[in-house]
Amino acid sequence: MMLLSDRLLAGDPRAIARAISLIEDESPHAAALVGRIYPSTGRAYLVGITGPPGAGKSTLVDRLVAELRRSGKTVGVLAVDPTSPFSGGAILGDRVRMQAHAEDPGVFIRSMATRGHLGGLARTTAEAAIVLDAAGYDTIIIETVGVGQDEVDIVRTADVSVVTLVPGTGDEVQALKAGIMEIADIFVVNKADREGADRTAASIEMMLALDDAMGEGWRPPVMRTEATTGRGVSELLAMIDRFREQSVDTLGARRRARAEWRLREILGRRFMQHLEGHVLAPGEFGEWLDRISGREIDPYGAAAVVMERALGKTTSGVFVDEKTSGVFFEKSAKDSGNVAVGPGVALGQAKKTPDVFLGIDHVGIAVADVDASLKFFAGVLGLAADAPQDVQGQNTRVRFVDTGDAKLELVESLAPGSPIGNFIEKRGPGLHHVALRVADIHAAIATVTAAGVRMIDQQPRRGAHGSLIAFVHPGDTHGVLVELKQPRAKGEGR
Ligand SMILES: Nc1nc2c(ncn2[C@@H]2O[C@H](COP(=O)(O)OP(=O)(O)O)[C@@H](O)[C@H]2O)c(=O)[nH]1
Ligand SMILES: [Mg+2]
Repeated sequence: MMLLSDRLLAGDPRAIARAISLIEDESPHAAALVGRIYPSTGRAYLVGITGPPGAGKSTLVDRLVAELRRSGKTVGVLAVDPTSPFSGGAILGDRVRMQAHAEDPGVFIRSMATRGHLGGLARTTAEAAIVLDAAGYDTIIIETVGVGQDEVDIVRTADVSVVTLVPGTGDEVQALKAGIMEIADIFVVNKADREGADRTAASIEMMLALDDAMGEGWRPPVMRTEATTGRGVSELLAMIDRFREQSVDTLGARRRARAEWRLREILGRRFMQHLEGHVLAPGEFGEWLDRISGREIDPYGAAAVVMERALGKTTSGVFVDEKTSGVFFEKSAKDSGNVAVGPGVALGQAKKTPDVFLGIDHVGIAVADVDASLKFFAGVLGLAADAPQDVQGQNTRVRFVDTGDAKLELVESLAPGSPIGNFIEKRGPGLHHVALRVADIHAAIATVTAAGVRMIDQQPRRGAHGSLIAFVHPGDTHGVLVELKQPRAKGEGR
């Protein structure tokens, strides 16, 4: 069996129709297909025809097709107009008219379905144009109703943009407002048989004359056509050819701009798909919307949290649990807003052995005089202090201050040359060490040394209150003196 892409490249109309359907259905095969045929594209010339409904675009396209066929060119037509007769749901006369091309293998006409999602139509139209290009059509005409951004994006897909207006409806002003004016390469006042065609053409000319942004280059001409009779159509086609000739040098830049728009659109969409498929839990997007409408978080804040999770980074104080991709919300009494908190960066979690390390037992503070320092810790802060204790062999005196959680160990040197005396002499009084409470000090030492971290004390020794302690070498702990402490078990003697 021949591949769909091969049949398409051979110009098989059924393969073309099938390929465009895949694109419209956003089938996963569509991207692969576009990838396969893309190298064979870039030869067709894309003509965009836009304008308000009823301006006569379809009639004009029909005439252009006939004209192009006469000159031997093959034509693909994409009608992105919900009211287009090509969609089959239109006026009998139009349907009859289109049947003129129905038997012509040199013409392929396709109405693009409006699936209702913003931006989607522009994308599928651009991809359908790629299909027609690969299939070998010389000219591709894209008809679209010019009303909004979506249509402007569709017109951007074209190599030349023809903006169609009709006399006396004030459409030219509408066109300006919709931003269509800026993208027009050629203006067409269709229904030139009607009254007011001159006035409409003149008012467009005037707008163009007033446009300061208009540079040296191409000045959009204002053409007049009568699509029903075909008057002015060959002149329009000649103008399209002239534009094509004069824009040979700029066509590359225009197509590059189109590529940029496409790539940005695809990346934006893919990133959203990634977020919804792999970063956010099912239904979580809606929860964010609820929180934003409930004023719990602003859209930028929500976006920041989601972005950080998607990129696996933590910044601006938001903690992300990379293992579960979960962000947890905690309402605190002080802060009525939601604060994103998590269990912390996952890095250490994998290795944490909670049955070995139980938390901070105390923070050691080197002071010149334990009793004098209590003026602050007990007197000012009102914390309760234990009785002083002298630690033999270390020449230090310690007093533990109860903070309600971890304790503060105030340490004073009793003789010059003691470890605390040396510390104060070198670095001054202040934070000296952090003591981590462990259940089994031998197991804790084994855990640390197994990782190649040096111990000051290879074996535990007796500390204050009958505990067993051992210090980790500060050279391996980023300058922090870490004490491992196994408190004296209840009932155990000193
Ligand atoms: N009087 C007049 N009517 C036209 C002309 N061109 C198209 N029409 C009619 O205008 C109506 C809308 O045309 P259509 O091509 O469907 O417009 P579209 O919505 O822009 O595609 C149809 O009844 C056409 O026959 C024209 O040049 N003069
Ligand atoms: Mg139409």
